[in-house]
Amino acid sequence: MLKIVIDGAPLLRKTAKEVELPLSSKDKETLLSMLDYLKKSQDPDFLEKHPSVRSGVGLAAPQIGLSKRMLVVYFVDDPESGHEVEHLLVNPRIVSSSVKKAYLAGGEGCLSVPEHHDGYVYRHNKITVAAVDGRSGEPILVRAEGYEAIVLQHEIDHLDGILYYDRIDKKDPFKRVIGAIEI
Ligand code: UDB
Ligand code: ZN
Repeated sequence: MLKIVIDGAPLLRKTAKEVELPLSSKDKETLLSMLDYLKKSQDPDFLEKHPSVRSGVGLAAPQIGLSKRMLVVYFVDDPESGHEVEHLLVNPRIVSSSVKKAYLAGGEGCLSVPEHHDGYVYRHNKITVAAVDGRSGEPILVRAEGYEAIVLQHEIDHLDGILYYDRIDKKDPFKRVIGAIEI
């Protein structure tokens, strides 16, 4: 089982290194083990046996102790259809972003941050991410909006040593930004 690096570890504050291409089998395996961790962490039976595990929707390599620019995202988007959002991204880069912002009404949290920091985290509502796909090894563009875009930006922040509470206004944590959508 993967061990999650907790806030306070210097590694979480570093800029992660670009991954060498073509993608090695080892890096691919790491991405698959990160995806496996997220899927397990969302499985009720697994959680019953591992009560300290939190249900994760995204994970960046620095959070497992690896300072490399890789991340995974996994969640079921529409419980009706069971439609899944799944990304395994290597060297991701935001190539365009909306002016419009979005934020989670309940604030964010982080698998690497044990205590909750109150306040809104404003992020771009829409982004386009250029990356190398962790499964195919091919370049891809991911267009994301709303919650999916928030998760991707949270994970990309980890690659730059940024934690969500860095983005909360210290003087006014619940400051409202005009035009931002609440999710
Ligand atoms: C999370 N999980 O994984 F709507 F089934 C958060 C934690 C910190 C609370 C574990 C989460 O939001 N789970 C969730 C939400 C749902 C339905 C569901 C599970 N992260 C990922 C993280 O820390 N990555 O580095 C924090 C999210 C806050 C905003 C984006 C990522
Ligand atoms: Zn996080």
